[in-house]
Amino acid sequence: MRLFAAVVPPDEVLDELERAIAPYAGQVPGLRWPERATWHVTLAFFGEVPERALPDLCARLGRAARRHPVPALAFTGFGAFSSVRRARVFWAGLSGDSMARLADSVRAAGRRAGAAHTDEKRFHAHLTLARAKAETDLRPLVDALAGFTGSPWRAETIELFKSEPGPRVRYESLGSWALAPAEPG
Ligand code: 2AM
Repeated sequence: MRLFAAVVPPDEVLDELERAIAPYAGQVPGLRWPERATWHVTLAFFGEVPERALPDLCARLGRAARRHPVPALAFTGFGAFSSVRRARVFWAGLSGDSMARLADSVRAAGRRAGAAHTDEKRFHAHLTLARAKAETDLRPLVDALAGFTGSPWRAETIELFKSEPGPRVRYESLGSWALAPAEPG
């Protein structure tokens, strides 16, 4: 099964993003906008993982979560991979505490549990809002959205998802684990 670990931001924060992109969603030729119910911030993509590896992976994700205090975050700014001019993935970016160390631990949990295809690209925290089959110049869209800053929020849990194959993207949650309490100060 195809697995990935992610953080799902609170509804109020997703509401803000949804309102910000509403005038443009569905209006840009070539861009496909996944349903809001599927929105998440990926920490690690594990690819195909054998079912027998699942208990070990879950145990390791739980231990990784307990080692990391909840990060304080906010959505700020929009961008695209590989670049705004040649976009395939349009995303909302995050400011605040770095999630890179948490993502490293989650990737390591995947590797140790035998997830062979754990993604090793440099981690860049983002929430994918739209995808394009061909490279698309999104400068007008990103310019139109400049100035957006979302409310602060905390990522309280990490969640393991199974990606269901099919014409419509569907994710099934297989478990979630609480991060450690925020550090004082
Ligand atoms: P994305 O948000 O940048 O598209 C489920 O597919 C999640 O895993 C997506 O959020 C996707 O990131 C991420 N992911 C990372 N590497 C992937 C890959 N090689 N194939 C599919 N999804 C990948």
